[in-house]
Amino acid sequence: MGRKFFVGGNWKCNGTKDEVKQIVSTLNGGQVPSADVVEIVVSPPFVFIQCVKSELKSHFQVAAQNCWVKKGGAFTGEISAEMLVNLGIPWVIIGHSERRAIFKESNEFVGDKVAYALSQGLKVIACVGETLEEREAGTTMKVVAAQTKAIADKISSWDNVVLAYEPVWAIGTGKVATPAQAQEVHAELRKWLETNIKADVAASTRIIYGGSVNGSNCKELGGQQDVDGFLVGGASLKPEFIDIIKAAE
Ligand code: G2H
Repeated sequence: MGRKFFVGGNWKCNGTKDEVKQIVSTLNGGQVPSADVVEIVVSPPFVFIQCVKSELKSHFQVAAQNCWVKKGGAFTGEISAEMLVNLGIPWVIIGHSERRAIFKESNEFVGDKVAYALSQGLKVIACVGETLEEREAGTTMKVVAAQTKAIADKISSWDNVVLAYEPVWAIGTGKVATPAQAQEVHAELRKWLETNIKADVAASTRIIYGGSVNGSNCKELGGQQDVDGFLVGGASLKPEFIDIIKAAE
């Protein structure tokens, strides 16, 4: 099936000009596995995106952290998919739990955003994940299946989608999912794709894990059969991001 390992770095709303320069220099100087072993995508805040793209070595791709749900226009403060394409930005993160929770993005809205971004030629890192209450209520799979279905209902191809499973209780908390917990949900998500979309989509779609991934836990998480990489937040701002990328080896 040949799913290439994928490591995304989500810088969120962090960084000054000098800090961004430092991260770029660390990445450019890092000894990372070759492009046939790992796909690496970093996601700076919009204001730094162009300078990061122009200064990073070509092995590193760039993603936006969000984009508008349809064609640009009178939508103050938004960035359109067309603009990202115009700037040569290949990827966008959509449906991160911080956008779902803080900006009240519904499953349907996230599905519309993914569909529009894909229609404009962007590749999408689509995020799903349950809250602690939902996990404790035993509804993890129901929640992530509903989030995935809302995307599936709006798109006709999964070729340019990476699915990121990010349990909300593990995000920025230091409480990482155990490798077994991550593997269980990833395997269920793959089964969902097989049952509801197609066997070849299930076999080829990368399902990556996000939530407190760091240099110490990445190897075991990345060794799980259905974990095809990571979406890394806090640790992607630090030199240990290089160690996380090396988990691909
Ligand atoms: C989850 C993750 C990045 P962190 O948001 O997507 O963040 O690694 O800081 O938990």
